[in-house]
Amino acid sequence: MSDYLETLYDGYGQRLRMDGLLREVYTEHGHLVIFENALMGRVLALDGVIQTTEADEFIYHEMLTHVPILAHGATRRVLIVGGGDGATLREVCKHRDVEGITLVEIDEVLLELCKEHLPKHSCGAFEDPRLSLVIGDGMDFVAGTTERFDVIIVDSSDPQGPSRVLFSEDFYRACRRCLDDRGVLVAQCGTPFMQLAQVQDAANRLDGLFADWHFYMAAVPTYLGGDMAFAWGATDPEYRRLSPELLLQRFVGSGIVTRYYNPQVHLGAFALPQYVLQAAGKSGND
Ligand code: SPD
Repeated sequence: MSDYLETLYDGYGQRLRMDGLLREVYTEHGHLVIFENALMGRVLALDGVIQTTEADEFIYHEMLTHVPILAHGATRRVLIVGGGDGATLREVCKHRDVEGITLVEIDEVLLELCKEHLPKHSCGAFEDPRLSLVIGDGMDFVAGTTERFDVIIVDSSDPQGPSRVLFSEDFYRACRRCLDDRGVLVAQCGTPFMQLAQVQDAANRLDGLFADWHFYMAAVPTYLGGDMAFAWGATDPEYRRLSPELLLQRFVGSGIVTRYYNPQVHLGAFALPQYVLQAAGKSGND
């Protein structure tokens, strides 16, 4: 038995015992390892970084999905950029009012291996008839599509390798262009305690592009270093100011079953610690 050592940070990292190696492969886009850990279940790691585990993925994927969809309130068309493991797709598919879902994943090998070795992530969602699957570069897609989306979800790895472009100004600008006039964009933005520059960069991208922008947070044990931040860009400031009653009505009406998300968690997630507000250049009163 050997250990998987995460190399995301210099001199600080997590170690997971590999109780069984399921797959290790160099794809065209990176070094992918899928293994079993007794505590966390099946684990996907990419280029030295833990991406997702069966044990705690629900926190990340539910927050990435249900916060924008329920805040929007009338989501019909969703774009997922990244998310090749299929778990964000699984959560989007829970929403019966969603009519069309486009998922753009650059690494087909990753997607196929996740279907095979992490079947609980997608849970059959790749067979959903509402899905249009695009194997390709997310930047190219948003720059070129003529489609318009109500919600865009960026489910990426860290800003290195092929994901780097998904943190660029050009990418945010292109996403805004293919977002409906009443749309919402969310994007994983790292754990601010360790990756504060991601919040600063995202704030710079969002400012000026969206009538309302902010961040929300959730603690995902696998993402080392504290709470993870999600960037939020909305065309309508009201999406962030919904009453608990309205959100509850939407949640109950949607019929979705969750393990982490609920309307109170949703609203509370937008309360940011002071150091994150400062990094974002926000006062806390908006
Ligand atoms: N530091 C790792 C952050 C990874 C976030 N995205 C993972 C994708 C899971 N669908």
